[in-house]
Amino acid sequence: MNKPQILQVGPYPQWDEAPLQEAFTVHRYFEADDKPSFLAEVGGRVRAIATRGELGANRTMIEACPALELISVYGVGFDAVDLAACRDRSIRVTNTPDVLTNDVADLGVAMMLCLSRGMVGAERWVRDGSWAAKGLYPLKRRVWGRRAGVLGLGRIGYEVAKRLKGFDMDIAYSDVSEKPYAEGWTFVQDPVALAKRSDFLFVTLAASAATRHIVGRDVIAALGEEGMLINISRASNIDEDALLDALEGNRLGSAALDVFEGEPALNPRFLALDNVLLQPHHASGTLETRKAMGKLVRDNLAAHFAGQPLLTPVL
Ligand code: 8YV
Repeated sequence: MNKPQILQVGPYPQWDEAPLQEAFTVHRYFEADDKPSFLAEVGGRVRAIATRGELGANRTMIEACPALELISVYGVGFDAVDLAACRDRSIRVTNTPDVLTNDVADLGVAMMLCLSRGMVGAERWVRDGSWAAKGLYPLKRRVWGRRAGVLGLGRIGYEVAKRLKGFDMDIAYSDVSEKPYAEGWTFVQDPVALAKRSDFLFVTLAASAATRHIVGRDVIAALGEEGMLINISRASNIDEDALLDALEGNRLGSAALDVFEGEPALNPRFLALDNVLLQPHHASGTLETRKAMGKLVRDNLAAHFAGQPLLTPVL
């Protein structure tokens, strides 16, 4: 029997490649030098696209595949998939929720601790001999007991808040409505008001056109020169120019960021700052989670081609 043909947008870990190739005829888009010609050549035969959260699938790619039935995303975020183009043609879309929630929350909390306690500089202090030469490392700011804001109390935001509870923090959150599962946490609908009462502001919103730059100049100003912004969602949720201006002018205390506009080619202004912690979009990057994400991508593809219900559909 002929295997269904799929378009693979970006590379996966090696343990995902073999089972994918066993089940499907895989067209490796990311290896093509001339991408438009490659799409023109194979697009007509493609019945599914396997992509990654940050790579998605744009309208050009979707339109180049007239027989497309499904887009399976390796990642919880599907904002990079052109959903309007999918809706137009009843193309289904799946993502990989739940399996990555705890790791993403862990990294967000780790970034807060790392930056607040100056761990990167402290490590350098030991390695470059400053400890012996200069003595004690400069004092940093405490985390436990302080005020945290969680912007977006979905699956990941909830797990972040749960962890912060362990640090005896005063926790508030912002969302479209008050959440019944947020007992003991203060609901503050307005993001500016949330930032105003926070020492640490976590951005954990699913990104969409509606949330673009939800963290703008006003939220950043409200967080203020002592505040820390932590982003484990998508860069588009933050006005990056406003963020850079505030960090450069010390009008925002610090920022811990796992995501950037145009990543991996981030704005070089970030690299000149010492009040930031920069991470390479790896909040879900553990062996355990990435294996589960790869399996879920394949299980959704397999379910679709077997005529079974999709496991984690978003469209
Ligand atoms: C990436 C993510 O998909 O879950 C998401 O939305 O952005 C990540 O998990 C991951 O970096 C793999 O490319």
